[in-house]
Amino acid sequence: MQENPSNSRWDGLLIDCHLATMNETGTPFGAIRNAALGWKDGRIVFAGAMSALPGKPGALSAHVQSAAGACITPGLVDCHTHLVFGGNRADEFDQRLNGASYQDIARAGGGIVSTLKATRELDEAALLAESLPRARALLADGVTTIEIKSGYGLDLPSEMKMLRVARTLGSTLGIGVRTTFLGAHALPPEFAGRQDEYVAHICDVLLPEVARSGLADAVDAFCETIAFTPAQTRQVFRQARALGLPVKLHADQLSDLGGAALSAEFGGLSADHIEHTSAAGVRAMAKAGTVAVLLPGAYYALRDTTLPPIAALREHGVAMAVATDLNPGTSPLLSLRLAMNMACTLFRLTPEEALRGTTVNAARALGINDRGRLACGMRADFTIWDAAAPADLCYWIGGTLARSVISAGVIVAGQAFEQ
Ligand code: DI6
Ligand code: FE
Repeated sequence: MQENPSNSRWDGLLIDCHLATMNETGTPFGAIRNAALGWKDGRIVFAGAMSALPGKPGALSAHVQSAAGACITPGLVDCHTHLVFGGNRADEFDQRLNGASYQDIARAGGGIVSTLKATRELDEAALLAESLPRARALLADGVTTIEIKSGYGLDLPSEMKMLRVARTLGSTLGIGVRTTFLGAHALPPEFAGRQDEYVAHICDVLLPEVARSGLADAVDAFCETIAFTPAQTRQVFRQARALGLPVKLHADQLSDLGGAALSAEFGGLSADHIEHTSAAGVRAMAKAGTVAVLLPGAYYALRDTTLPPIAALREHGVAMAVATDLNPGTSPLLSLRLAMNMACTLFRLTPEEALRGTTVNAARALGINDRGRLACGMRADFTIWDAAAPADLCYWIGGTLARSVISAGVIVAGQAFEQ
């Protein structure tokens, strides 16, 4: 866990902190008390006990700062969001409170299609301007990597526009962004009554163009009775894999269509939601190493009552992640920490499982292994919290706990260090 200072000194060194490294050390949270964290060129060069520092702090770095006992975690990873979109759907919230179901609203032409119209109307700059505050809200709460899906454009120019905006969010804010193409999200109005033709259009036109552009890191689909069938999802996944893109799936959220097993069948990075997933689905995920992404914000907002199969996931050793699912319809949730709280309160995850779910397991759900833990060589993505213990992050409901948020060694939100 340590590295000698090379010829040049470290860019920064925090001392007197409590690290939740999330490494498999046998201690809860991989915790190290009385610890220090050093970084250089955007990478962690030391994450260990103060007593193991390879020299006097002032000799190791010109920028030494005491964290005064604060807890430091890896920068949080929100591995499932739809945060680029136009407008909002507060009107549907009202309709649902008056008895309409999410499915009723979708069938009546609202839902995803209403966001599609608002998103298509905005030019790239306006879409960026509407999306930035949402990304900033996540950052302010400790997030340094965000997965962002397309899926509210559903034609080539609008999908590409969404993906470009997502990438621009990453460069503008100085954080990590992973993009996912979600062409199979809903049926665009111009394909009404021609669902199979739209799926063919995804496979023949949209996916090849998106793959060629390099703007998507993965491909997702909404496999559901109100969206796409397992057979249609399979078609999309076959083409995605043929083009070299990994897949993940909105699976078994409202009904059990065997979505989790379908994702696993294609070596899926993740199966997300999975409230209705069967034991066979869980076994398939375990075998394929597919991560279970739990989205308690959507469960809460839709007043769902079917819990994801947490006990079976634990029993089979399926890695669990937790994300906001930030979207205008079913999860207008702007805090990953609140998603962690909900994962504990509603799904009975332990605080440690919830934090694994937004760090190391969330990175895994995105197919990346250079973040999500505090260890030498990892990206210097970390959050300094106004909290003494990592479980506090799940315990508090709301409030502002993130003191400083650092991405690749640079402060991207919260207080600057005194240097
Ligand atoms: N993720 C989704 O893509 C859908 N539900 C979910 O949890 C729908 C999003 C929307 O209604 O806009
Ligand atoms: Fe979603």
